[in-house]
Amino acid sequence: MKLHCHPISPYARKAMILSRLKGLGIDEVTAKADGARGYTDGANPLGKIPALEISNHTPVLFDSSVICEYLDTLQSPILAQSGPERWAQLRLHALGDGISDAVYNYRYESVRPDNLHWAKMLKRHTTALEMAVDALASDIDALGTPWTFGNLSVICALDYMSFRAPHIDWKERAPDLMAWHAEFTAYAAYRDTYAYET
Ligand SMILES: N[C@@H](CCC(=O)N[C@@H](CS)C(=O)NCC(=O)O)C(=O)O
Repeated sequence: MKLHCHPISPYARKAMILSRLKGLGIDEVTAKADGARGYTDGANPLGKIPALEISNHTPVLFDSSVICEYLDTLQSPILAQSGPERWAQLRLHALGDGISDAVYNYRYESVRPDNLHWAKMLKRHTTALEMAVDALASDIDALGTPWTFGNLSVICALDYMSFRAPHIDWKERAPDLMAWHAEFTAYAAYRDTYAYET
């Protein structure tokens, strides 16, 4: 199995952490930003990471939440579970992904030349991020420890926000969220995939 990935991508990092936590021994193929057919050299028709090549007879999986659900089935304990808890976990995972989406969109708006910045859109993404941080902080017990299917996505999204949208000081805004996040830094799977050193 091959995972096309790069730890700077919060979407790819989720899959890397999950694979490592579960000891799946998946081959990690580092994505190339300048590939003629996208980051995965055509393995993902959308050109994005992550993408998971399972075998020659199975279509390549893409979209990080689909990949994470697949990886979760390969080794116990199954994090996504079933019943009402499953929907809570998928919701939390989607909240984390939504934060990464807003950061990604903010980043691509803000790297344009100054005269092409669309202030309204920058504000829109910033407001979404602030609301999402407040939502996480207001229900801190629901985030859980150690790793769950949902919080995996949230941890990767918070680190990505610190990296690409540092004007949102989420640690200052939500000290309890900062304390919760700090618990995850003890894991090798967290530290060994942390790529935001400047
Ligand atoms: N919804 C997708 C988003 C993946 C995504 O946007 N990945 C970015 C890296 S952070 C990417 O590959 N961008 C390359 C491009 O769009 O060309 C997922 O969850 O996998």
